[in-house]
Amino acid sequence: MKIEILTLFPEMFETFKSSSIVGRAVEKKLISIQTHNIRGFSDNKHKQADDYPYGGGAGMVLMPQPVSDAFRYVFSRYSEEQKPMVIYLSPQGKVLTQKLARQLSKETALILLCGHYEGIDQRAIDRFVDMEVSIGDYVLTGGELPAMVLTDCIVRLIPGVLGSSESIVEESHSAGLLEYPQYTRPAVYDGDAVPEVLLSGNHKEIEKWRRMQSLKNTLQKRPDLLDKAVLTTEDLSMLKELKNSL
Ligand code: 4GS
Repeated sequence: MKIEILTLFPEMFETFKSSSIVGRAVEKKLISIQTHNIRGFSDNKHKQADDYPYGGGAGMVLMPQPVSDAFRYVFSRYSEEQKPMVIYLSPQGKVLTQKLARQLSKETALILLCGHYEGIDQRAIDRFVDMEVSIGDYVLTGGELPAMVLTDCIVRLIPGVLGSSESIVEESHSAGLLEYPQYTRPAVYDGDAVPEVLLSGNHKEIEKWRRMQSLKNTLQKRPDLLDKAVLTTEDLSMLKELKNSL
């Protein structure tokens, strides 16, 4: 997948692009991440990219010219058939979920448009944007962190990006539930012991315990998730048991 990011602050993406699992995916050529500085497309002699809002009010607005020319530049490098999907990161967008991330991970190319401080002239949005995506109901200073959140979330769903030890097979199995608690060595730390079942070597019992912990975590912390979770009849009886012991 090719990811093209239009931003006034390309430097914010430098460590993101080269670190951890995203960095490894770039190195393995499973994805590419290219940033494009919107300011660089300004035809203004001072490389001005924003201006005061018509009608007055606080803040600045990104002008349609540099934003549109940035889009035209990126589009010019693709054939008509493989035009990237354009996403504008904005609180007005569809709220990001694992389901949306799964859908977007199937695209071959994405352009992510980031605003910063200010808004973007609506004409540029109307002309180029296919979908608005929000990472949650709160206000940030820019769309750069949302673009990184979206990229991170999508990239780990691309086949080959995660190693077998980071596998998402298990994750999809527990679809829609919170994770169970994890423990590593030592077996006793400062007087606190790891739950005995995890040291038993009984894989069936371990799996059952973990499922129970996932259900318990979800019931206590995010009961709203249980409505959409994929639950077996065994899960439902475990839940009944958990609810009774509250
Ligand atoms: C979000 C968000 C956001 C809104 C950008 C105010 C600067 C800011 N973008 N999900 N202008 N939440 N954007 O807060 O995507």
